[in-house]
Amino acid sequence: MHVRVLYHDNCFDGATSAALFSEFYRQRINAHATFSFVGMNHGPGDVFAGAFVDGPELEHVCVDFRYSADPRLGWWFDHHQSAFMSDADAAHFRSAQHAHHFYDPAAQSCSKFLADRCRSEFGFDDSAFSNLIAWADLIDGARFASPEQAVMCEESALKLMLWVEQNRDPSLKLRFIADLQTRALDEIAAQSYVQTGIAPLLRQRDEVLTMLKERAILSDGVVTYDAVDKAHLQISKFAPYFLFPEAHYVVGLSSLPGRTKISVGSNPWRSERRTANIATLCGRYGGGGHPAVGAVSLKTDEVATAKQYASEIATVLRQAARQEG
Ligand SMILES: [Mn+2]
Repeated sequence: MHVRVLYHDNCFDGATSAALFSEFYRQRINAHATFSFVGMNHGPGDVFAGAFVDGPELEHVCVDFRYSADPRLGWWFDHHQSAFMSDADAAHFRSAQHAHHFYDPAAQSCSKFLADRCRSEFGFDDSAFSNLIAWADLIDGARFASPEQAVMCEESALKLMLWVEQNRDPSLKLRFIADLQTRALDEIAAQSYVQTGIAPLLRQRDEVLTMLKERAILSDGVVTYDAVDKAHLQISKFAPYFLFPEAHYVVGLSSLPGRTKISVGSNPWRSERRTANIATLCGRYGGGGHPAVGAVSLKTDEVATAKQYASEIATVLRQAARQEG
């Protein structure tokens, strides 16, 4: 039997789910199975184009990624709210009652969901992977213990999270999944392919922190910064809280290809304090998001408008922060 594992690409939870499923399959379903791994990406059009192939002794599984009504989908595990591309797909999943299709949008990570189900329903012994599963759960739920943990990424699992998100080398994707099955996280993080891959990210992280130290201002509980002229920098949404742990909210301006972006967030380590609804606030300016984090996107040449909107948003959030104490 050959198993094609379709998994969420460039995602720590996706790679971990792929590693866990193939371990489970070898352990409980077929010890002689062989595996191939196919990274799946969200995007416009048919995201499953080319994912399913025909052949004898062939099985398809999809983990940490959308549902497909394709009859060749033998196993499916997902936890994304957006798992179904259409109402018809959702109806198909519900009516099919497939014994090997599992969905729980309340699960924090696919890795833990998959391991729990494979253990309880098929006797999978996942004890060798408990540390890996716990990290995947923390990472996919963004349950970082502190801004320092989220930004500095000192722990091996967090270095691997950075690595997997940036890697585009197909052969290293396979090597990483194999490493997750056979090596401890510290050992994987110490390998040269990981060190080489994350070095530019760590340099960029340091450049972001230097830039924010120079420019970010905390006033009445709200951090504001303007990085429109630093288009090459990817600014972590957690970085401002690392520098200002007491901040209630952050309003940042940045440049992305083809747009000027206002990023708006509330301090995730003090979520009980939040009174403003950021999705609603961003919605007034044509943006959106979630109650705790959102954004407004404008065109590249609308920087002046973006600055005006950002200033108005910050004013509203300062009023909220003052009342939050
Ligand atoms: Mn996931």
